[in-house]
Parts: sequence; structure tokens; C-alpha cells
Amino acid sequence: MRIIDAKVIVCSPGRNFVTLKLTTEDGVYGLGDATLNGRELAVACYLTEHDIPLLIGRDARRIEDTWQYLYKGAYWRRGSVTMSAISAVDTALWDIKAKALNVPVYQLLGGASRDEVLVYGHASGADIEETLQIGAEYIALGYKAIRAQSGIPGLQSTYGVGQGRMHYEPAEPDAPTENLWSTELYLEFVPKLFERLRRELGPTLHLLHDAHHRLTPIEAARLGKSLEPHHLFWLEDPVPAELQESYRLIRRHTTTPLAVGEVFDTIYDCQQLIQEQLIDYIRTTVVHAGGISHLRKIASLAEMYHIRTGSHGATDLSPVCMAAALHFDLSVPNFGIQEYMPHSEETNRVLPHSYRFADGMMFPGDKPGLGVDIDECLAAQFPYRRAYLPINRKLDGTMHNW
Ligand code: CS2
Ligand code: MG
Repeated sequence: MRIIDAKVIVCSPGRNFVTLKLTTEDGVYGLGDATLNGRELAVACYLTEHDIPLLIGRDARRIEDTWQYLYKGAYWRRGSVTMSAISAVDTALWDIKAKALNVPVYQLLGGASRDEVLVYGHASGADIEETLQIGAEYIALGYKAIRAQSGIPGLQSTYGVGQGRMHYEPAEPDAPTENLWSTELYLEFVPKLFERLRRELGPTLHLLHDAHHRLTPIEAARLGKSLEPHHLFWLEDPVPAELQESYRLIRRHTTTPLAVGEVFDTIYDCQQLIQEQLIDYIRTTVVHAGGISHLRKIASLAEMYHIRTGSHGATDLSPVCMAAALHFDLSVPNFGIQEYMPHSEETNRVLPHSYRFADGMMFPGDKPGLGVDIDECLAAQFPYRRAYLPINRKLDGTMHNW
């Protein structure tokens, strides 16, 4: 089952996506997401110039060997561009294998460990009132878990606070937006937000919050402590995690569960966090952390240490990644939750998929493979447009942590 064709499709149906399509001599094809928000063409070029020439003629059934070949063969290890490229190849090969065997991917991953996957959506508003109102709308749609973010009084704009009601797109065309940040204002405000949300939305709704790496460990400890009465499902990315041991300090001070890892690209980025039980949820995802194969290894390590998965799933991860994530989520024993933001109509038309949402839960579907396709003609009607993630500065202009 030789790979005879490989194509990188870059398109922008509402936002940029990079999709790898591998085709075998039997005519079976598989898709992999290679989107790295704000750095899309770096991955597209890595695939075209460096990986694809090595893939043509290889046996598509040798998923693990191909992973090792691309990872070890490059000599230069890790990094989000390299790992997004490897992820795309790995995902496409799982898609091909499952299609060839006529089963959905999750059946190859040991089968379903649960019937459906718990997901959370983004409730973000300009202020507490609007966040509450949007939270109530999510409940009406059946969501059992929401991530709440709100504009902060005194700050003009804040990263992670979506503009549309159900849609969230952090990247902006042409040049990065600059947000101004004040930790003092933030720490003063967030406990008030969650006090209201918990009181008005009830005791059983899962409430999540993302601090987007902006705090120091002792500030994060204070935030975690102040949120304890409102029993969050998790507090995400309180501090940048390049220094994994910084989580020791946070852990000593608070019982608020912690989730980390959307920017990680291998198991080595979270090894210490997991083995010292410094976190509760690992957020690595299919597209940035080495595909389904590597993500399973991370999940297995986490399982030993009572840590559950909670993969990143914002709209800059394409429907191909979302489908792969759902097959993974359905199968791993230590699944916790999956982030889910519905894509735009245009995206769904370019990348039609069979996964479904009902009552706060999702299912990847039972089509052979991942259950996602790409309409290449339609994709060609949405050309790439350069876009950047915003930059964060302190009130005095200093570049802030991120
Ligand atoms: C966020 C994302 O979904 C999340 O948890 O942190 O908005 C993330 O910042 C973007 O997906 C980055 O591309
Ligand atoms: Mg996040």
C-alpha cells in the first residue's frame, strides 16, 4: 500500500487551515491537519520541501515507523513547526489505515471506552452580565461545561474574549493587535465573575477558565485559592510552562484543578508536570503534539499519574483535527473533557465531517476513517490570508508573558 501522492492544501474559509492529503496506490486517501495558528506557511513549506519527498513510495500501513523516521531522521528534534508536520502525516496515515480496514479510527485505538465525549464551549462576554447571559444560552443548547472569560473593567481589550457569541477567532489579518494587560485588575475581577456565575448558573455546571499564561506562580496561587469556593473544573495555563517546576509552587497553595499543555509539542514538555502530579489535565492535542500516535503515549503516561486529558479544540484547529481528537477521546481510558467551538459554515463546507454534537456531548461518527473530507475546488476559492495572534503588553508598554 504505497503512498503515491501527497498534497498540502492551504485555504482560508473564514480562517487559515493547512491540510495534508496523502493518497495510496489503491486510491485510498487520508487527511491530516497541519494548522499552526499565525505560522501556517512554515508548516506547509516544511511538509512540501522536507517530508513529502520522503513519503512518496513508503508503505502507508507503517504508521509508527513513519513517525519515528520523520522524528528521528530529521536530527533536529521537536518544535511546533516540525511536530505539526509530523502530526499531519500521522493523522492522515491513521485515516488511511482505518478506511482500508473499513472501520472508524477509534476502533483501531482499542475501541470506545465511553459512548460519547463531554465537551466545553466558550462563554465570553464584554462584562459579567453578558458572560452570564451567554453562559445561560450555552446551557439552553445542552452544554454541561463552559469556559467563562470576560472583559475586565479598566482594560480596553483582553485576549480570549470572543467577539461573536458562539464563534471565537483570536487571529487577526495583516498585523497583530496589541492588548494591554494588568494583573492587578484581573486578579481583583475574576473571583467576582465566578462568584456570580456559580450562584446564577447553579452548582452542577462545569465552569472552566483560561488565564493564558499571564501570571507568575505566586499570583496564580492567589487566583487558584480565591476561586476555590466556586469549585472550577479547571484553571488553565495560569503561568507559562517552559519552567515546569513553577507549578510546584501553585500546587502547594491551591486545590483548584489545573490544566496545561495546548502549546506543547511532545511528551518531554509535560514529563515533569505529569510525573510530579503538578497538573490535573493535559491539554496537548493531535495537530500540535505529534498526531494520534504521540498523543496516545502522552495519555498513557498521564494515566499512570491520575491525570486526565482535556485537548485543545479552538476553531484554529481544523475539523480534521477535531475529528481525530474525538476518536482519541472516545478511546483513551483517562479522558477528561474536550474543548469544542463550532466552525464557521464556510469551514464546514470545505471540510465536511460526520462528528456530531447533542446535549453537551459529541461522537466522532462511524464512517470508516476519521469521517472528514475536503472539497478541494471549494477550498481553492478561499485563498490564504496572513494573520497573527495578538500581542500582550503591560500598561507601561512592556511586553508581557505569553
Ligand atoms: C485558547 C486558544 O482555546 C484555548 O484554550 O487558549 O484560544 C488559543 O489561544 C488559540 O487557539 C491559539 O491559536
Ligand atoms: Mg487555552
